[in-house]
This record gives sequence, structure tokens and C-alpha cells, in this order.
Amino acid sequence: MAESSETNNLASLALTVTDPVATLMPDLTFVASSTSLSASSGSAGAAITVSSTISNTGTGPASSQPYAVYLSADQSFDAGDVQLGSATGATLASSQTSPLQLSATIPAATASGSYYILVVLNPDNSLTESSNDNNTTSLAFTVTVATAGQQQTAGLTIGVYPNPARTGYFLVSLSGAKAAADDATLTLFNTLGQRVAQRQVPGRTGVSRFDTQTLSQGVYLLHITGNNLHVVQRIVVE
Ligand SMILES: [Ca+2]
Ligand SMILES: [Ca+2]
Repeated sequence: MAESSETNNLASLALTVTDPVATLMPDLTFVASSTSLSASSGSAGAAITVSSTISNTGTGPASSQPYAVYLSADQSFDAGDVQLGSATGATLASSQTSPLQLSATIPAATASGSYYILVVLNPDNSLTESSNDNNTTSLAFTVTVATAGQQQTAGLTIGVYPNPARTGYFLVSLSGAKAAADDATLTLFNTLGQRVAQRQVPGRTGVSRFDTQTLSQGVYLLHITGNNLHVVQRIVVE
């Protein structure tokens, strides 16, 4: 067919072919730095609360938010980790966030030492998401020994562990005095009455570490002092 112009016979439209399944994939992960523990240490049998914020960074909605909390010897999630609790949050649309809070108990038989609390999203892969590589976050947690040496003084719970100190250090934990804004002073004396170490504990809450590697073996006295506070603990360095 003869036309006056052959250059205007084509029209084009942009068309993007997409995979409808992939575009609707959710991806649960954690909002950066949102994960915290109610305490960074506790004895076996202690209750802790884990808080975090879940984010769906995928393009599709998540039909649920399965998650679980584990006690682990390391920062990776594997079969040896002990589940402390689990829950399943509601649906979470793309680009939305949701608070996570779970109370858990450190198993009573847990040996004292350094551990990690792992928070794991989608631990059983029950939710299909675009990445499972961003589903674990970890926080250091120290399991302390509930010693007979604990005592209650002016609302303060004092723990010393290990005692005898055989591992090159001992830890002193102060807790339970949240109403007191006063500081506490921890002073370690040898049996000659010489001061060998001192620590300040702001707000009378926290864990202080005393290294014992440079100390001679023997008995030391730890004085815990402050406003209306004077406790003496006997420490054995081995
Ligand atoms: Ca994910
Ligand atoms: Ca592990």
C-alpha cells in the first residue's frame, strides 16, 4: 500500500515483565540497633525480657511474624542452641515495622559463663521470604552463679562470682536499688588492710569486673560502701 509517509507507522509502549511471586515476597529483618535485653547478666533461672523491632523490608506483605529467642554459646543460630521462648506476630505489610517483646527464663541448669541471646526471625522457615540471611541478631549475656553469698542490704542485692576466684577475675553485681540515685564504691583490701583495687558503680546498678591475675593467692575483703551502705564480702583468690 502506498502512503505519503512510511515513517509514522509504529507506536511503542514500555512493558516490564515481572515475576508476580517475587514482587510480592516479604523480607523480615530487624531495625538496626533496636534489640535490647532487660539485663546483660542474670543467674540460671532468672527471667529476662527481649525487646526489638521487626521490619518488613520486602516488597510483599508477611502473613505472620514468627520469631524465637535462644541461648547460644556463640553468635550463630544452630541446632545446639536452647530455645527460651517463641511467638508469632500478626501480618506485617511491606515497609512496616512492628515491636517485638518476649519474656524468657534462663534454664535453671545453665552453667555460669558467657553466652549470647539470639533473636531469630522465621526460625522454622514457615514463612517464605526473599532473604533468610538477615534473620538473626545477638546480644552478649553473662549467666552468673546464684551464690549463697548474696545478701540484701538497703534494698541492694549483691552477687560475687566466681568466689573463690579461680579464673583470673571475679565479678560483682549490684541490683535491686533502682530507687537510689547514690553511687556505690567497691574497694578491695588485702589481709594487711592495703587497698588493691577500687571501682565506682553509678546508680548502684551494674556488674564490675576485678582482675585477679596480678594478685597473690589468698583472702581479700571487698568493702561495698555508699550512703547508708556498708557491706563486706570475703573474696578468695586462687
Ligand atoms: Ca529475612
Ligand atoms: Ca549457636
